Amino acid sequence: MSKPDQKYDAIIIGAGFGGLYALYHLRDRMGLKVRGFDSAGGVGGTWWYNRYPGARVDAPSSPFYAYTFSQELVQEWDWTETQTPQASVLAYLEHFADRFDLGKDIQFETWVTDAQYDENTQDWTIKTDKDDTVTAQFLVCAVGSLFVANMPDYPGINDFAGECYHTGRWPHEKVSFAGKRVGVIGTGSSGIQSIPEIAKEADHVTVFQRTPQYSLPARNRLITPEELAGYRENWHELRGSMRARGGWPFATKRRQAGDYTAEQRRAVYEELWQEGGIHLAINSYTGVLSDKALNEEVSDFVRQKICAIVDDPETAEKLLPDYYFGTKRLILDNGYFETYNRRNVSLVDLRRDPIQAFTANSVQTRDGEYPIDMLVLATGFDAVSGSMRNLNPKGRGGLALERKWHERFDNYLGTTISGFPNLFMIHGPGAPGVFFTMPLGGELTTAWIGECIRYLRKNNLGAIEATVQAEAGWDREINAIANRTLYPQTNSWYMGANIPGKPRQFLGHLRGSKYFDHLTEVAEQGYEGFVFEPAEQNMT
Ligand code: NA7
Repeated sequence: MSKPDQKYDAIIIGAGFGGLYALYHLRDRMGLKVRGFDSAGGVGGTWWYNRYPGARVDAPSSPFYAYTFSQELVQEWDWTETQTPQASVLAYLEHFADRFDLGKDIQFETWVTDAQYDENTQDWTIKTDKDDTVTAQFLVCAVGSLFVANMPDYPGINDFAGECYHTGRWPHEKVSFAGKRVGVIGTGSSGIQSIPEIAKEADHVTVFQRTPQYSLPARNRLITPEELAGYRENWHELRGSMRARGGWPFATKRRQAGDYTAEQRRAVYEELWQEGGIHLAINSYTGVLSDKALNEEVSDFVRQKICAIVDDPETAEKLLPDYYFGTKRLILDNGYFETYNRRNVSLVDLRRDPIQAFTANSVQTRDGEYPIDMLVLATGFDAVSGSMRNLNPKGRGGLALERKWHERFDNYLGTTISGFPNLFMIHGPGAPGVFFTMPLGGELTTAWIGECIRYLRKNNLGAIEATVQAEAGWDREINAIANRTLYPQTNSWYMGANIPGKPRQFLGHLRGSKYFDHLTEVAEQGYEGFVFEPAEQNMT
């Protein structure tokens, strides 16, 4: 192995929301020597890559999908729409990076090809495709929950000779749909956000749908100056509220379905549908995601809405979802179902009429052939665990993560992995990740990592590592929480079910506020579930 040419306290892989904050926190708040790496040409992570038409935040949006720690940042950034478009999220992250002068410590367009732990020096050494070899005591993996594109492996897909784009790898140059016949495979958020935009311009759009989805009207609108001023004024309370309410800034109604008649409940669903966003999911009645009968009632309500919106009954019928409402990632749309009333949009139900082949200019299903000029793959990601497996760090004794995670994504606190000392994940499997407001979740996770590093340094310790017993306990806890809900009963990317051969395991912690309380308790109890090693004389 060639001699490392540079040494840092911490290496951060990834310059999205999580990685940028980690760089700021560890460098500016803790005074560590830190180096960041990212494969993209600039900051933004998933927001740098996912620039397909219609891409917007689909979580509690502006101004809550943003950093919360700096009052100044909150004051100076003007959010304009309730459902922030990708370009605005990216502009915000660029502003954040400029404001805190982060770019000078990040090496862009650099792919980390190897990460290896050395038990003697208690350091991580990474290598890159730009021939860097860099060493640091701590490796912070902010590699993204939605990064590794899921490319469908249909026979002959490479025979297609037209333009082909995955939504998660969208070109930076403008893609023109004008005069083109576009085939879109996939109807998750990316498909449902992009299809209405593509249809406005294309000659024809054929949507190839595997699973019909529940999608709620986003009702995107401009934020009024008064609203923004109110948020700014009450920022401290709103931040506290997000921390305490699983990432959601406002009090939710805790109504019991049994206290109301079916008619009254329907009126509530209607009101929340009109309100838009995720209100129908979180503000109707307690237990929508755990009580089958209640869930079925809400599911039915949405199915009726779809039937009412879509003119052609045959198309409407294909669009009716049949899994438990909310157990796949909820989608917020801007006119998705309405798009099927356009004459230039048609729908193929792949469950009845599967794709069998591709030619240079068409998709062939069992029952038909669809000529296309462009193929859009809105087929999602090897989510949450995929980018860590891609990185495939080698821990103690050269143990490859790929091997350790062959059957289960064992980890402790969603942040650490036994056998991989001094490695931290932000939004790893077993963390709240996509089930909490991610920017705030990243801040809280990083603060915990920072305290952990401080603890090690203060106590002259060189390595921290989760125990396998702690991992087993964590796995039980994650499953116990998930099993109290209907999530595990659906084939979703939350369960790893979208990737052929991927272990089936619930990939997140569903009770974000409790999770962060738990992190604090672990630290307060002297890092229960971890073992430490004294420091070698290797500090920078
Ligand atoms: P998603 O939500 O994983 O959606 C991917 C879609 O692609 C979904 O409809 C899949 O159907 C479909 N898919 C995947 N593979 C295939 C194949 N081989 N054939 C046909 N259809 C397929 O990804 P998105 O990018 O839309 O969204 C990811 C997250 O980003 C989203 O949740 C937001 O948080 C933002 P399936 O449902 O698996 O049957």
